[in-house]
Amino acid sequence: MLQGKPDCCLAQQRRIRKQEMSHPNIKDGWFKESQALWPGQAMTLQVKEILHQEKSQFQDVLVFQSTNHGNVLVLDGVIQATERDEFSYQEMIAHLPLNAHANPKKVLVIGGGDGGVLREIVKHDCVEEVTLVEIDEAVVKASKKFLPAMAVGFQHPKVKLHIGDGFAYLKENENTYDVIITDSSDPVGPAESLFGETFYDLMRKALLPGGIICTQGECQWLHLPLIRSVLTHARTIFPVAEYAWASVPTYPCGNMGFILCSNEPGKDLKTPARYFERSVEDKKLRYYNREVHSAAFVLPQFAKAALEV
Ligand code: SPM
Repeated sequence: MLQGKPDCCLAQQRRIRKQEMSHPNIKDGWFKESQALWPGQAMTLQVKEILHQEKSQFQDVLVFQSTNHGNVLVLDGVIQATERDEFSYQEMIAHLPLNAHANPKKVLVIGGGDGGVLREIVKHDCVEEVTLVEIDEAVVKASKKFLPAMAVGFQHPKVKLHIGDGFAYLKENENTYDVIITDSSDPVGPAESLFGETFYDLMRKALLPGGIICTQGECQWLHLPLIRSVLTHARTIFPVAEYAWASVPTYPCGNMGFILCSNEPGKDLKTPARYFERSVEDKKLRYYNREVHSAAFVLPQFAKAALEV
């Protein structure tokens, strides 16, 4: 050590700083996720330690260690990923569109700054290049430090990271991608515009022929009017648009949807165009498999009736 305080003092200072960290959503050792998007209900997780808290240029970024769900990433008070169940969301938002495509080579991810979707995309050997465009570098930095099992996605040689605005990026990259995945937070705050028609049209223009998009599609138990409206405008922009869903225990109602669109008329998104080998499904996947792919598009009656547009 050249100068400054001895290591033991620095460690003590770090301990004190952590003890001093607090967050308005954490009281009496419990994190509570209440939000206008899911009125009258709130997920709570028991907190062991707050690991990181900052107000970035775009949002409130919180990472805490929970007692039973590993480390948890929270943006503007909303759970984005817990180490215990993130795999279901990340696998589904990645493998549904990628396996619906016969030969995806160039993939774009908008959002997804924790790196978990990248980790899944690079499981496809045919993919040659993945670009992730994240507006908030603070999310990437916090994930690299506290969510290494997700951020491992950034280490792959096929991956390029671009810190910036997804809208601007799409405008500059027409006719470029086989698959575009938008892994956004909810439609309040910085992600609101990612659910609108302008954004869907930009994604359409950025696709190559035969291209597929997949976006975070919210929850059928909570947001049917929103999902219906997004599907309706998606169907004016793309010849094919479908809704699929997965079980994600720490998202509201334990249920999360995806909107998939293809620019190829008549494209069957529900049947995989490619399969992972059974050995890959067994060893490298924890939620997605070829049967889950098709099953994800089967809707319960209340949602089917509401989404038939
Ligand atoms: N890579 C993980 C990022 C998560 N992106 C989606 C987060 C959605 C959180 N809210 C779920 C609300 C469902 N109605």
